[in-house]
Amino acid sequence: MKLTPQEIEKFRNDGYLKINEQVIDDAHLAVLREHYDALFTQKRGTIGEGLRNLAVVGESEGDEDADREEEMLQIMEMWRHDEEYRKLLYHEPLLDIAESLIGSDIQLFHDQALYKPAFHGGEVYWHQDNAYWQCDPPNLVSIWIALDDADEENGCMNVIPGSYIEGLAAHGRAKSEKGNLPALLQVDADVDRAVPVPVEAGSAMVHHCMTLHQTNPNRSSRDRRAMVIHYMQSGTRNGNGDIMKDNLLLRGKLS
Ligand SMILES: O=C(O)CCC(=O)C(=O)O
Repeated sequence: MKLTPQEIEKFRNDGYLKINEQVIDDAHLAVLREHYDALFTQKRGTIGEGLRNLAVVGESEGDEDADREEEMLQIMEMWRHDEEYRKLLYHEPLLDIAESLIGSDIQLFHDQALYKPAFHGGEVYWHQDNAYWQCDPPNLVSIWIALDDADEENGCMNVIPGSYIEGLAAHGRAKSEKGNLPALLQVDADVDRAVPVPVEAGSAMVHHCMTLHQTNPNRSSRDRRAMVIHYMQSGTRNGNGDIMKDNLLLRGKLS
């Protein structure tokens, strides 16, 4: 599923692209959902051992009396927990999209499941991914795959088109009206420029690691399950300046 020159041009202008075709067929989607739910069920109550709630309000995620009413649940490195998610890293349509944008030598930076449960799914504040990662060159791309229809009601992605060209903004610790969110960063964004990116289940959007983006709380009666794979060009350096040679090679060769 290589991107067309027009799609690549659109990505270069906007720093994100909605993929108009289904990247995961219905049968595959059913398997991914089943394994996703099984992992979240298995890990519920084990905060700190693979499952995090990014919406915790307090001084640290480990606070006994932190407010956990909102849930923005995250399992990092799904591929290490589940064979179906390891196979997903090598799913050709996804790698074709990544290759169209970052070239043929592709490594995994990491993957993550991001789950906003119905009614009390928490917010992710405006940020650029590379504010967390500090990777160099800052040209990673993320494919955000919807396992449920994601729309404005249940917390689809909102992005600021073109923001990736404007450089890295100074981020601070995220704050809600209830207090600090120790797990999240936040930056002021010109929300008048924001656009929602609704994505149907089995489809995806791709964004650049410098694109400003955010997701709203989920107050709807529908879950919003998403899976994100972050791809990097082979030879990319981490925040310490080290080439990440041990990260999985997904396609092509190491440099
Ligand atoms: O899925 C979400 O709610 C947030 C996604 C996000 O920030 C990302 O994919 O970088």
